Amino acid sequence: MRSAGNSGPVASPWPRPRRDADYRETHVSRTVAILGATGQVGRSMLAILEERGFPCASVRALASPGSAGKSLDFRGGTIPVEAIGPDSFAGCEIALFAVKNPLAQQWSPVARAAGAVVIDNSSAYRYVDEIPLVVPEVNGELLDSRPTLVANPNCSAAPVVMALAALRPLGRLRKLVVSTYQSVSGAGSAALDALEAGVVAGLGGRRPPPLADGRPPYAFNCIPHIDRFEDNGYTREEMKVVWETRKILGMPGLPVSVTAVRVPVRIGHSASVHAYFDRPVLPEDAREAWAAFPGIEVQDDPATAVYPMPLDVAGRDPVVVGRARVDLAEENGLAFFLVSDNLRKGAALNAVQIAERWLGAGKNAS
Ligand code: 2RA
Repeated sequence: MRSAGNSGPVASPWPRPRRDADYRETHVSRTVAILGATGQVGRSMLAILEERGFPCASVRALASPGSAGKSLDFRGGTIPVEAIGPDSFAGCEIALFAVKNPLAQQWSPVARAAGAVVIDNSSAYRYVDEIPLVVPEVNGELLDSRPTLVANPNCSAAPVVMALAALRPLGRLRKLVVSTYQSVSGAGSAALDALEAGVVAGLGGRRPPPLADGRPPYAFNCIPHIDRFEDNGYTREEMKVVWETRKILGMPGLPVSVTAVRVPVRIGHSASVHAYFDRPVLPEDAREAWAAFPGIEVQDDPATAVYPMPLDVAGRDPVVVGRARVDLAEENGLAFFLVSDNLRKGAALNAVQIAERWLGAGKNAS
């Protein structure tokens, strides 16, 4: 986890919260914990809790000892960042985890033992059969039994699954080919700093330097390597999309092949999707289905240069879908392009939506 920087309040990089007609006053006593509160996803979680008027009295911002003593903006004031410890989850009903697998595995038993439901953004539990992997619009009913550990999907899998779920009434999916174009914020705050340093170098006529670990630079580059390589020649990131699409859609045998590429974009993961069905799925019918599906926005008017792009989606909630067309390679195929804010629907927003649905599903719902 990256330190929040020097002491004192940490300015939020996110737009000020919306306080629209949906804003609900937070007069409940509930406490929410965010583990990894100073990272990109943790900060987004905090901003989204505020934006959506999440029903809680307080948020406990937990991070590594190096970040303790800092503060984060919340509801017009600041909250202190506390070092994670054995008592951190006492009195917390919901724990949103935005840390890597080892920390998630270390602290989730502690949080659950303290009585909190853990909503985990790492991949530590996503592939465990008994642990629900949830996109609320797609398989939110898995929360009805109030599981105490819920896995949040990978940022490139969630939007693809949303778009495919919307098409279910039109035909049965039988094969999927996906190429992702993933922004640098998916690799964390330090990666964004490296992108900027590389852009400055490139604009100054110098070759962007390699990353601190020797990997190729993000700036002016496309890197077909995210996460480690598996024995089958695919990256772990690519296999996450394979495994998670199958699990969330409840189609364990679905043939899926993925190429995941890091591109020099700050925020917003894109995907080119070729989906093959048991019958023709026409672009116009797909657009109608997407437009009716919660959380999806259609932008598809190529004649006027309207299509999904990361610059238009960063900081927004919907999965934006467009460029729908008939696949030319195989019958009953539909090709399309989508983009979503990887820190929002790809991570923090989906986690907060899980928490909302989890609370709404229980008898003690607010
Ligand atoms: C990435 N999917 O974009 C990862 C982040 N979880 O690198």
